Amino acid sequence: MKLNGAQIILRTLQEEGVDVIFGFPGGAVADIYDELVKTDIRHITVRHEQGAVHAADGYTRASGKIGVCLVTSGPGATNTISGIASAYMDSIPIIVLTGQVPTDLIGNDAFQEVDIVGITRPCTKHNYLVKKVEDLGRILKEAFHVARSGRPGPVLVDLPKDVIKASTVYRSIKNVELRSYNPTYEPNIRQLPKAVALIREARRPMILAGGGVILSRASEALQALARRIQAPVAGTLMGLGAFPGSDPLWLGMIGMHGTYRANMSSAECDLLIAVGVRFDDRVTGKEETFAPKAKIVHIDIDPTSIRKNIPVAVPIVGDCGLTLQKLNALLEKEELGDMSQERKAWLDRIGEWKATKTLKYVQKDVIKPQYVIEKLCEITKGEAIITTEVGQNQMWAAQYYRFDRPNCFITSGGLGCMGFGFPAAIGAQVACPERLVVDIAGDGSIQMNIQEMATAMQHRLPVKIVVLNNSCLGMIRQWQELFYDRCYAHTELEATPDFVKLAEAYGAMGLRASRPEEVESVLRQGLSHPGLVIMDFVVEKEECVYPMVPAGAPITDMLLV
Ligand SMILES: Cc1ncc(C[n+]2csc(CCOP(=O)(O)OP(=O)(O)O)c2C)c(N)n1
Repeated sequence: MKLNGAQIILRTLQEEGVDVIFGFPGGAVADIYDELVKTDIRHITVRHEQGAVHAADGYTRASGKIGVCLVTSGPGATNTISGIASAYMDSIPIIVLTGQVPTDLIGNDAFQEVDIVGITRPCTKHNYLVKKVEDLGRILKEAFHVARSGRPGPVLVDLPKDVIKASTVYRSIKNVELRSYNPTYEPNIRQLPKAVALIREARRPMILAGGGVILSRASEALQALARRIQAPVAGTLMGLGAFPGSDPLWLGMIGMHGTYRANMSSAECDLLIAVGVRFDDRVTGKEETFAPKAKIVHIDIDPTSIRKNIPVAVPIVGDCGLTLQKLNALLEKEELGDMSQERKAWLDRIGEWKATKTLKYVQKDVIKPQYVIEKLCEITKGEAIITTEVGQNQMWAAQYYRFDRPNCFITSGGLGCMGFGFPAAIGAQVACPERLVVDIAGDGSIQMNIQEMATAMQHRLPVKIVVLNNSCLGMIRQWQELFYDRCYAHTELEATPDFVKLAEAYGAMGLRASRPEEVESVLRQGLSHPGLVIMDFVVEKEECVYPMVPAGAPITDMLLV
């Protein structure tokens, strides 16, 4: 059967089970759009291509299926970069399809030509320029395979206009084989007994759960391990939800804005089992001082992540879920006895650290942002899908919302990309139409992709936006207060729009709370509204995120208030 390039693209997407694409049309991809409307694939037209990529990312994280976006050449392609880099840093599998000028014009400075394959080489897991229509079907299949396998990540496929238009005989490809690419899923069986031996010896073990636990659906196996060996568990920002936030073994988030007991436990533990983490500097603080008394077991699917930043006693390359299952099976045979007795001294010590309550605030006349999030958590019973923007809002969401399940906290962890949360919430809402999806935002970040309100309205996506409005770029202002002698250089946001009126301009609902006693009723009213809502909470401007570890310091050097 002969198909043209556009038809091959849509056929392959359907074979891969894609039922929604986030995108924005243009001349270079007009043929694909022309075919797209003949299929039953849903298209969500965003208002800026950055929004399309973040939406695809949010869709992937909420659904576990691969999010796809489609944009035109030149500016369409360059607008995707922050979204691609964010997905790359957080290992999120998405497919980015970009239009390209015809192959014979590539390199000619043609209209809307840009070397997107060159530009995205360092921030995609892999990328392709399709030169012949005969290669198109295979490349697209490979793109999905590469995106989802091993350590997942974004894959970009650049599609020249003549390739999209050309025809060839199409044969569906069932199995993708890439000779030089064979991710290791099964852990090396010689390494596991070494980990078991360290677990037997340990008096003060601790587990650190990262985003890899969520990506490999290893949450249950992780819980089984923690309970079996009675080890407390801390999470990285990306790992929140990997272990239930209401479990007594939960220590909270580790690192720059981590809890006192999580950071102190890392300083005192004699064994650290790190699962699916990459030891980001926001987690370790000054690297040489991280977990100084511990032997480290590091489980990760990506061999290049191991020993990159932190020395490791037992490296285990493999899928987190599979590895934890095998480790649990070995431990089962070990007859470890009553671990709660063995761990009593260690868990008591942690109990003492817990008494240093680091997550606290005093709610007086002006609304505290932490109070808004605690109320949000209470009203939603911790069951919403939360996305965040970047800054203080993100850290307060991580600290004050309780995540009991994976895939409920969607945030730009690695890149820290402002403007992420709202489009990601759109993607999550498309993936989970029945769930309550809330974007926790700062008044700065929300303005970076606020145009997507039109997208949400057009597609009837009832996302709830909670703006913690402190009239400034709060997180940077906090750094200025603490480390730059209160020189508030350009962090005031004076001409902020009236978010209530803005919501109304888009046809959405806008609500505002200016006093603490209004917070609960605004949340209840906003959350129960069936459509898109912005809730604008006028919060204390001077509020800082505590605890805080200054950048580059040991994570036990915590500023507590
Ligand atoms: C695209 C982008 N530009 C700049 C930054 C640097 N940055 C990090 S947090 C922050 C402040 C964000 O302000 P706002 O969204 O109002 O949130 P708040 O910290 O007040 O909660 C800035 C500017 C960033 N992370 N991303």
